[in-house]
Amino acid sequence: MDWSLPLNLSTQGVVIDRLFWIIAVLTGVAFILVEAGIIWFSIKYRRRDGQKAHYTHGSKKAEIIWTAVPAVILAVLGIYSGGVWADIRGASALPQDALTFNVVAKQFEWNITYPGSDGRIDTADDFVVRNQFHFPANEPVIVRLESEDVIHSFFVPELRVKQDAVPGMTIPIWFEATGTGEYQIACAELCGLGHYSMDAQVVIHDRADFDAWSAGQAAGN
Ligand SMILES: [Cu+2]
Repeated sequence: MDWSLPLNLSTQGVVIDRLFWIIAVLTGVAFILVEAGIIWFSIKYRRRDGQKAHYTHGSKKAEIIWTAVPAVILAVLGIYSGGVWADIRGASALPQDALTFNVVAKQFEWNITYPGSDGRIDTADDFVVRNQFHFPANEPVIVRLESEDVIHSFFVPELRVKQDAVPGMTIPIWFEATGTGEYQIACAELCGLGHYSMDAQVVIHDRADFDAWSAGQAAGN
């Protein structure tokens, strides 16, 4: 069994993965302590013949400790993850002038609108490719996510990005890939009978390769 996280190809991945491991270790330790306590107490204080039950109102001190410690841990995690969220998804986190793509989900496919040779979206030279998301590495990329019908979810584990596509909303997300390669967009929201087949190919290029690919697609349209 492979316990490691998927390959990280996102500049945002290091902080996300760190937060994941901090929470996994804290909750893992709490789980082991609680389960061990249940087993230990149920053996130590089990019913025995000839032994009278002991009635107790409990320990105020113990209750204060086991309430306050998790409360402090949760507050620290909340503040810490709030900072991570603000850096990645906050109102001012979206990069200015990044290459922008429209990704429109529908049952059961992903349609990607490319900015074309002028590098700008919503212009005459835009073109659409179904289930193929090509973009360049080593620069921030914005995806404007929409849905034509039901709620879908744009999920690329290697980019550490997962965002619902909601009908009637345009949701901008961004990421920067640190390497090239071919990966997969999987729809991560049960969206109908064909949900299992709703995937698209992600191809991350060097900038020069991306420009060449984009020019070839535009010429073919
Ligand atoms: Cu879907």
